[in-house]
Amino acid sequence: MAGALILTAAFVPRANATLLVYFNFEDATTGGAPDFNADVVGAPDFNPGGGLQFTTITTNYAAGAFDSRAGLTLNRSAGDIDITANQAVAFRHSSQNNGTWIQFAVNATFFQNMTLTYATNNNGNGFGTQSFSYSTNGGATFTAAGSVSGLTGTQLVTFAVPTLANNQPGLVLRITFSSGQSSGNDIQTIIDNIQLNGTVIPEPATVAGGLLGACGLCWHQRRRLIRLVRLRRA
Ligand SMILES: [Ca+2]
Ligand SMILES: [Ca+2]
Ligand SMILES: [Ca+2]
Repeated sequence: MAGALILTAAFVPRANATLLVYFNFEDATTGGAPDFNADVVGAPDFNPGGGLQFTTITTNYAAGAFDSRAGLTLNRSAGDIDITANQAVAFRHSSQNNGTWIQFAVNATFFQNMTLTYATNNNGNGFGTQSFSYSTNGGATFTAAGSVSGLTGTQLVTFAVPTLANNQPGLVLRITFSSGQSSGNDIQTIIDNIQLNGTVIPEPATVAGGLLGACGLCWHQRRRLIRLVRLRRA
């Protein structure tokens, strides 16, 4: 079996990170409703810098206390062509919205090594603490998985998604806001360019198929390989 494993390893594709979900908040206008639809490579965005999967942000933040405002360039995806509007989601009345969240569902089947990143800009009384939790049952229950505090100015936030989320079709990722201290109407927290990156879990069947295909110079070699595998299994 050791020989077969070495052969297989040679054909495993390099584990490049793939942009699975991307929110750039660009399909919106200043003061209007934020663009909570993910930007995707295919329809309707046809954005080369978009994600593979379409999904939508939902929130329990007080209606009327958030909208679309000037965005951030930090953490824009490579190849994002949808940048001219330069919009982001902006939150006000932070003190009255501590404990609220934004979240999105994603089908993480075949994905592992996932990382959630986004740009945030917080003024003095915005949400200085932002926490990450995830659900593997479609949002029924959440598990805390990280938190950052003392956020001020424009910063990149990075959360590693725990391995328990790998390959989960009913994955939901949530960012919860806290430490907000303003009751005013000025903008206190901006969120932009949310990326969920991951690597594709190699499918054993595909790897074996590729191996047979690559060795398929002639029927004889293929039969030799099958016989070899059978011998090793026996
Ligand atoms: Ca943006
Ligand atoms: Ca969009
Ligand atoms: Ca778009």
